[in-house]
Amino acid sequence: MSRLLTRRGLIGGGLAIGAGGLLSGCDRLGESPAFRKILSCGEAMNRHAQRLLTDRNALAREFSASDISPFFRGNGSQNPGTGGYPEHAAAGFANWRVRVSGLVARPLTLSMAQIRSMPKRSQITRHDCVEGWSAIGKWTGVPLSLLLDQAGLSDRARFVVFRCADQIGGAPYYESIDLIDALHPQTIMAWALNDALLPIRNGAPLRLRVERQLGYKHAKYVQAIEAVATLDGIGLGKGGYWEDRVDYEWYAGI
Ligand SMILES: Nc1nc2c(c(=O)[nH]1)N[C@H]1C(S)=C(S)[C@@H](COP(=O)(O)O)O[C@H]1N2
Ligand SMILES: [Mo]
Repeated sequence: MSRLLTRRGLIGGGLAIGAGGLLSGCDRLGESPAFRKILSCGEAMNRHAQRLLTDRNALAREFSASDISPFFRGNGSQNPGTGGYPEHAAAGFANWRVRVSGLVARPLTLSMAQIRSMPKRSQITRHDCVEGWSAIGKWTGVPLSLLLDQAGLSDRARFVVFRCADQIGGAPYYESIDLIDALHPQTIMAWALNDALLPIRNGAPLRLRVERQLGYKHAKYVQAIEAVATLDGIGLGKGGYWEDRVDYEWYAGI
């Protein structure tokens, strides 16, 4: 107790000397217990960091049905010839499996029927490609957080990696996001676009929607979802196919 009081005194004194402006703000909480007061001052000083966190959790704008683009173009790979894709497409993706593994307690192997029967979310959002085009579409899919919950995400996990069926120039397309985006309510594994199953050009049978980031983060043709502690040793180590090759940022916030 005496130690606590001493620390309190020290912190209070430090603020009184070093941060007059902050202290007057905190003094308005004069009736609060001293520990509340210290917490509030700390919060004020962390305002910048907190705002960054808050912004990361904010929702992307959602549009109305009348805003939907008449045609949602495809970009990048539009019909993979690798990863057994042609055979899967011919079978209507009945044999497509999505593996959820890595730092999870219960690795999952899910069919598209299983994924489509899970709770779903729909959102009408604008896709922005770094190459300078945008399109608005209605995406429907299972929240990624739900898949990760079901698999039992380990507290050692820091990133989620998406492995795709397609290759560009012989290297597999992949992407990764951090847990803030992985657990964001609008981050879904989408299996429908504009109320129809995904067209092949847009990533059938399953693609990531991570609405606060640019188009290249939205991995199409996803076959595996992997929770990892580090991006070292995955691809060329920069967290995504394009990040590894050109100057595209790993965090492509919009
Ligand atoms: N597997 C895979 N995912 C991918 C790509 C790709 O080439 N392969 N291209 C990316 C880019 S640059 C964009 S803009 C979007 C395009 O999505 P769309 O084809 O549905 O328009 O997918 C992204 N996801
Ligand atoms: Mo893109």
